[in-house]
Amino acid sequence: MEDKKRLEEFEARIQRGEKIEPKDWMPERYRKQLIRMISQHAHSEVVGMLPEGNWITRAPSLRRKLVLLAKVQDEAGHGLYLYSAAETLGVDRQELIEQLLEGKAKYSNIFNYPTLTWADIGVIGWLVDGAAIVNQTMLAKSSYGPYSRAMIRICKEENFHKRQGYEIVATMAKGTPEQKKMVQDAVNRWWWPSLMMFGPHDTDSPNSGELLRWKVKTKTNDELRQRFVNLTVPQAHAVGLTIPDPDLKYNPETGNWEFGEIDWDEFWRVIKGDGPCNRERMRARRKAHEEGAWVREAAAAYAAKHGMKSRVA
Ligand code: BYC
Repeated sequence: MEDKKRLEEFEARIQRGEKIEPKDWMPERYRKQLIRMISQHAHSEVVGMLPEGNWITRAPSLRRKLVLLAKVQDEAGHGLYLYSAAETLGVDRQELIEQLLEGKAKYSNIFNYPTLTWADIGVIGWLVDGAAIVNQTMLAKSSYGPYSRAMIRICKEENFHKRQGYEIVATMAKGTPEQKKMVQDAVNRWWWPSLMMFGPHDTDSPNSGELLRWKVKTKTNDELRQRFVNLTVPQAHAVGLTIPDPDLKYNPETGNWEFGEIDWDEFWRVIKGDGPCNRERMRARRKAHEEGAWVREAAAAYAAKHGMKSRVA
């Protein structure tokens, strides 16, 4: 069949709301876009373990420590589901990981900021996982079957992450004046980078057109960002915290919380590798990868002995 005809059929299937599965015909651009997006997402989950992992040894109680350990382990699991989803598109996991370690692949802007106090752990769960849920609930409806199914499972776990974060925030917000100050300071530092997680404005987003046409994304960056702000502002007010935005105001006609302009220079700087912690994050990932070499070798030897394909990267 000619590619033009195949493309028409492919687009008609997407319009009917059918899922595209790994062995189905797909345009090369669709495959490339998915590999780009799913691998960036997988890298984000794995690099995202670092800022919170930094606080496991300093959690203020055994309960907090167990919850944080479980959360950070969940993020590793999310990375694994996502690398598997990317592999269904014919790319090798090893190749994707090399791209990350060589600094050629992007991962979420948000993980290039430091976690300075325990309050940051609460605020990451509340804001960062909260933003991820808004984005990923949309991606659970994505046209690519393996990605959408991975998102359903991930979102269930993200809900627990968000609740544990908000519980820390609410506890500190009604604690001593020092605790309240600490949690407000964390909100002040994480608010704007969390809004940046949704990507550039729709007018500056080169990938959105194609992704929306093929229903990889079903909502735009700005639509999702607005939804996140609308959900989060009342949650901040409920525990007596303020949002660090003098332009924030409620518009009763649209039902939206309108907000000020994001510092896009900062966004582009951070995603191009020059944020506060980019170098530290990459150093930590490379070290972990080198120290894990013996595990990969052992797994490969076991797989070879039993005639299996090794999937360890
Ligand atoms: N950070 O055309 P655009 C988590 C890049 S982890 C970095 O709008 P698109 C968690 C973009 O890649 C959850 N880069 O792109 C884990 C593109 O560059 P390239 C992470 C960004 O794809 C541990 C360029 O800017 N979630 O929850 O249409 C602990 C232009 O952008 C960012 C995901 O990865 C960014 N924020 O839309 C706690 C979700 N934004 O590739 C929590 C999956 C944009 O052309 N990804 N860029 O060189 C997506 O939904 C979409 O890819 C985005 C961007 C909305 C992020």
